[in-house]
Amino acid sequence: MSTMSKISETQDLSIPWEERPCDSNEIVWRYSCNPVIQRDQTPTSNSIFNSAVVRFGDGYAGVFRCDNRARQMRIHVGFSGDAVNWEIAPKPIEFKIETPVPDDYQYAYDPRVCFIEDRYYVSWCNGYHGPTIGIAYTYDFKTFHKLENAFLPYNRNGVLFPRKINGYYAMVSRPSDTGHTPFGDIFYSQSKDLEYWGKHRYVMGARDVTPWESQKIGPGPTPIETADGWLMIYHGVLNSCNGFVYSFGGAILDIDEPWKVKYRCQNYFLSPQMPYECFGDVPNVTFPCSALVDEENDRIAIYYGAADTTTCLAFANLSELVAYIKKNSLL
Ligand code: BMA
Repeated sequence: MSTMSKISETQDLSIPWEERPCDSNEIVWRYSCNPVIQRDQTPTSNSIFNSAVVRFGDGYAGVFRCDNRARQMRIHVGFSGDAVNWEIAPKPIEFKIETPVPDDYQYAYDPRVCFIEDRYYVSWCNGYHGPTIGIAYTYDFKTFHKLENAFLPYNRNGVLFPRKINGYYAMVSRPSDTGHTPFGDIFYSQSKDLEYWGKHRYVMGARDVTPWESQKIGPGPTPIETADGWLMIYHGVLNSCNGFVYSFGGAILDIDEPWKVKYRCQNYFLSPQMPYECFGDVPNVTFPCSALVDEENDRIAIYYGAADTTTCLAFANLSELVAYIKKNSLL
C-alpha cells in the first residue's frame, strides 16, 4: 500500500471456501479445520475470539480480540495472505488520539472492521466507565486514529454499515448494562461525521416465539447489501437451565430505511454443537463478528468466536442464505 489515496477494497481476492459436505443440509456449514485461530496464537494470549477480518491490499487484515493471561480484554491487529493463517501482533493496538479523555480505553473487546469510502473503521466495545462503542479509523492497519466514543455507556456490538444511507453514516448497536446483560434489542443510529450520533430507531428485539433468541440479540458482521435489502447476521441468546447459549441467525433490513425489518429468519443458522463451541472459557457460544463476501461466486465466509476461546470459520452461499431467510421468515 504505497499512498493513502490509492486505497480501495480489493474485490478480486478469493475468500476461504469449502463446499458444503455431501451429507450436510445445513444452510451455514463449518470449516473442517476449525478453529482457524487457536487460543494461544500470541505469546501472551489466553484466548483469541470474536474477531473481525477484511480484505486489505494483496491479502487480508483483521482486528482480533485477544484476552491476555491477566484476563484483560485487548484488541490486536493481524495480517494474512489467505484469511485462514494469521500473524497476530503480540501487543495491543495503541491509538493516536487527538483529544485524550481520562479513563478511556480501559478495555476493548468484540471488534468489527468496516471499509467505508476511503478507509477502514474499527468499532468495538470500549471500556469508559462501563462498556460503550469505540470507533477508530486506519488506512494501513499500522496507525489507528481513535474518534470520540459513539454513545454514552452502556452499549455493545456497534456495527457500521459499509456506506452512507440517506446521507448519514449508519450503525446498528445493542444498548446494554454493566454486566452480562440479561436483555438486548438492536437499534439503528445515524451520524454526519461518525462522532455525533442521533436519529436513533428501534430495529428489532429478543422474542419468546423463537427461543434461540429469546434473552437478547446483537448485530454481528458488517451488514451485506443484497438486492432484497441489507443482510444482517446477528447473534441470539437462549437462557437455558445451564446458562446462556449463543447462536446466530439473520434478518433482511430495508435498503433505504434499515430500521424496517423485511424478513427475519425463525431458525438459527448455526448454534454451539461442536466440542470447540461447547467447551472453553465460556461454554456454548458462537459469536460472529465479520464475514467476507465473494459476490461473483455467491459465497460468504463467516468468522465467529467459539466458546470465548478460539476463532472459527463457517460458509454459506449468499443467495441461498437470503432465500432461506425469506422462506423461513417470521416477523
Ligand atoms: C457477551 C460478550 C461477548 C461474549 C459473550 C459470551 O456479553 O461479552 O464477548 O462472547 O457474552 O460470553
